[in-house]
Amino acid sequence: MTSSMTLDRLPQVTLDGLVEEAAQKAFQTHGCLEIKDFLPVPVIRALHDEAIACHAACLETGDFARVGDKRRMIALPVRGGFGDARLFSSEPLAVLLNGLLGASHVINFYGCVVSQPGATAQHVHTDTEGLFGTGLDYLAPCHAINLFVPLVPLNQVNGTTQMWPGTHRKPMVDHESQPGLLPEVPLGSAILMDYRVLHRGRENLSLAPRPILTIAFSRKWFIDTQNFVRIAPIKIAKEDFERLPPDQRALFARAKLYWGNKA
Ligand SMILES: O=C(O)CCC(=O)C(=O)O
Repeated sequence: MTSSMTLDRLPQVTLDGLVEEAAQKAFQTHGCLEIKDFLPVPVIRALHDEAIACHAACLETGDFARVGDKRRMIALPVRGGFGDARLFSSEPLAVLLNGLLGASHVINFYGCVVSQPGATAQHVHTDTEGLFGTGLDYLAPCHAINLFVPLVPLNQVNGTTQMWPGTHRKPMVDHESQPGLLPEVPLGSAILMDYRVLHRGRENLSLAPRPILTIAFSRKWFIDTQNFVRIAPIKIAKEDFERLPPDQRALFARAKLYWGNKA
């Protein structure tokens, strides 16, 4: 793993390597990390088909938010393939997240961003405005992290997620003139990204939808009031929640906020 601020690729780590202090340090320095062997490819392929079916169902009911041109965000039910605890609470992932967000971290969003064929590049953004709206935002420890699990390979045809490592620590006013990183991410890998890092989904030049499973983890006091106005961000039925072991119930504790409406 490199510690230089100028990267030519994402820092990479294996799933087991997430428990190493070096992984935590690399994430804190760069604001992003690729997990090389997050899940077996056949598991990802099955999740892809489930995600496409859920997306179609959400289009029917209108249960989605637009996050760009031909790009939608949906919440995914935490059951079936998406109930697989390897996605959100494997031991190595928990060790890393405990270190970065505290042991009482929670899930704020469990869903998917799907870009359709022909989608143009997204606007460059961070996932929330700063917590303080001052220079403190670049000094504070991380408060929220997105885990992206691409359900098709991220490349120039499907469109990658362009990111500007280090922008959680230092404002970048001229990002449009800086190339950032355009990571090619194979099936089976996942990406962790600090909410503060500048990024955008690139254009989908393929003939197929491009789903990325997205799980937002945060410190327990943080509620994302910006991104989830249009949809309930966690969809887990009460019976499914009650069947979870206590550590996973703690992760999905926010679900209780949404049982009154769309779960
Ligand atoms: O589509 C992508 O690659 C990223 C999407 C994203 O960052 C967002 O919708 O906030």
